[in-house]
Amino acid sequence: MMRIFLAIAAFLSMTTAGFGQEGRLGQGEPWGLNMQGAASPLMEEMVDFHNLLLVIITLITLLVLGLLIWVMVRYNERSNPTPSRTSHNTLVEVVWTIVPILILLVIAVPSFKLLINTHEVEDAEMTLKATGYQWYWEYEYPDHGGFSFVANMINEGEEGYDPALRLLKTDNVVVLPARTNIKVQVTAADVGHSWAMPAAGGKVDGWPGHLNELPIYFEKEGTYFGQCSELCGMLHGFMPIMVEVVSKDEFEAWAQQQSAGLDGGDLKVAQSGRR
Ligand SMILES: [Cu+2]
Repeated sequence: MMRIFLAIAAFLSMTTAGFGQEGRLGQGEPWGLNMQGAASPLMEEMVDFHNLLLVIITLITLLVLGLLIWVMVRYNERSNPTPSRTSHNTLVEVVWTIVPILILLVIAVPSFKLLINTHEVEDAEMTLKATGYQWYWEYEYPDHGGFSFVANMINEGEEGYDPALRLLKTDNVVVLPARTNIKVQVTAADVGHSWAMPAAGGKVDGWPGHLNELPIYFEKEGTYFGQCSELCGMLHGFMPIMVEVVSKDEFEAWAQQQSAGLDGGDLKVAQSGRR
């Protein structure tokens, strides 16, 4: 039994080794087995829950496998020619009712807590509005003068194309402040889309006529990527989400320049994109 635990522990440490690695934060990695590194406490909570479930699932699977092998070896026709006629055993029945209930409770409590946390936008310090179109995102900063812009994917052969960020890099970038509770409002103009930011544990559908919201928080500065996550037509896979997280001061300066319609230097964002 000890060996099995060691094997599980080794597997977990192997698959979770990528967490928090600086270089890859905010995007997937080749042959990555696990989720992206966590950029927010919410995502850390999700990763912990995922790991808890992985342990529970593995132990249950091993138990069932062990029971099956035991029954096949010990109670097959040859080794057990005269089978027992037992049809009831109160103790066994109580155990196999109570134990699954306890396991489900252990899963349900953190699960509901997490579910609530993914939807509750508490003490939002600013709002970002994302509108899905076929096939690009439009962003609006209602708390910073209401400036808006469109973000299109950079195609192969276009200026700024980076093969390492194929299907991820956009011409205009969503700039957001680090260590800030951000409310992201998501809607759509034509069909259903979904705004997703895996490193921060955020994903919510955008539908025409609906205004959904989700909390987003980034612990560290950096570039984070997401993709439209609701099948929305031919170019669904070609409307990525690119977020540049900067310090609060840098963000304020950028937002001021944007709302004044000025060129933001390195973080240049055009007022309108290709439609
Ligand atoms: Cu879409």
